[in-house]
Amino acid sequence: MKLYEFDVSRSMRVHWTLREVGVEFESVIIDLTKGEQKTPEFLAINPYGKLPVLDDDGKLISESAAITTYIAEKYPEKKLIPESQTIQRAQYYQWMSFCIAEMEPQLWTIRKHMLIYPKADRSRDAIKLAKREYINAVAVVDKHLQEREYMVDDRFTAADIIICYDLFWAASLKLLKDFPGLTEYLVRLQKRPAFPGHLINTGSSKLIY
Ligand SMILES: N[C@@H](CCC(=O)N[C@@H](CS)C(=O)NCC(=O)O)C(=O)O
Repeated sequence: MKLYEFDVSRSMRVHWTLREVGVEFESVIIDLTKGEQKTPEFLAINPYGKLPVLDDDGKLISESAAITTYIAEKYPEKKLIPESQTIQRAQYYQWMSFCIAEMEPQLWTIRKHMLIYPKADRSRDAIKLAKREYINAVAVVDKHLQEREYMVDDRFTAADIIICYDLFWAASLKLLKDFPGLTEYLVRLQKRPAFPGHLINTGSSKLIY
């Protein structure tokens, strides 16, 4: 397998999952700071021009949550995903969707209005609203984790990998300060031997959009 990735980015989810299953993979660095994701060569790999992309024997797949789920399913003996057609599998999809659809867009909005849009298009009100909506969503995760150690099935799964990236991102924006339980959860996840600590940081400066 070949993983197109870069530094502190959503590729971390896939990198971590590959380490959890213990499979050898080739890392292809696409430097987002140099715009390498928009070259014709990379657009032929992902027409949307974004990372991560996994190449599994010449077959390409993008979208970090989909790739993470694919790897977890491909190595069922590693038990990174609940069995299919069970309520636990449905709960896995529930939290994966919640993270990607309800949490991540708010973080992305904040980042765009802080750093990415031309200055004239940035809005403090948009940041304020996105922060409020993020807090509403993450409070649900916090409550869920008050009664259990992991998101699904009372054990570590790829749902934790997916949500963990968002929580680190939120922590870097100081959005988790009222949720000490979530910080403890992040500390717990970081203790896993496969955790790629070099692909995460707690200050916002290094986080790649
Ligand atoms: N929904 C996508 C988002 C992918 C994404 O936005 N990737 C960022 C890195 S974290 C990227 O490649 N950005 C480059 C760009 O927008 O030009 C996923 O989860 O994989």
